[in-house]
Amino acid sequence: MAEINGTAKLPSSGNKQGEVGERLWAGSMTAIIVLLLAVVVYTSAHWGFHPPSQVETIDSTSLHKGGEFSEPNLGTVIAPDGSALVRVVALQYAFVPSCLVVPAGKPVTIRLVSADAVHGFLVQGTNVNAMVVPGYVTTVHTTFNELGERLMPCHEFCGVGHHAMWARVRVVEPSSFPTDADKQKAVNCAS
Ligand SMILES: [Cu+2]
Repeated sequence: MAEINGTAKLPSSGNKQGEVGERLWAGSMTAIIVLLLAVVVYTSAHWGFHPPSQVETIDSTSLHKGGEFSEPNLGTVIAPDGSALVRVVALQYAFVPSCLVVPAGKPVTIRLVSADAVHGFLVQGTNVNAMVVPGYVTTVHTTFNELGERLMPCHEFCGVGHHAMWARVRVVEPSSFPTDADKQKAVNCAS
């Protein structure tokens, strides 16, 4: 019975080395955990880093019936401060609109939803890269500094037509957009 009751029965003098090792191990593990927590707190508080969260939900089966992602709302809308909001629907096997137009040097927010399968999108030559999961709204914030056109392929295998699923992003001078608040309808390359 006494043996089950533990530490009193352990050899107290002969195992000093083991005890030191255990303490070192526990101490270094604690230090690593504290360091990682500090990194998480620092990056989220100081740099505004967040985990890639897709917490905004939407009914993907009724996108076409109205609401934010109904057809007239798809494309780019310029806010009074010059920033752009781009709404896109991804579906097998296209992005709508298929050519986005965005102002150079201004903050751009891209909001994407899927109407069917899991899709993904990236804008070549930039760090824009995200998945588009049915039922969720994917929001990306970025700024395009160089004028010109970039490819925006779907990078998540979504079916037999996946290889043909891509759009273009045309970066233009901010002055190309109407500034009149009355003209704030969503535009794309064809507008
Ligand atoms: Cu796709």
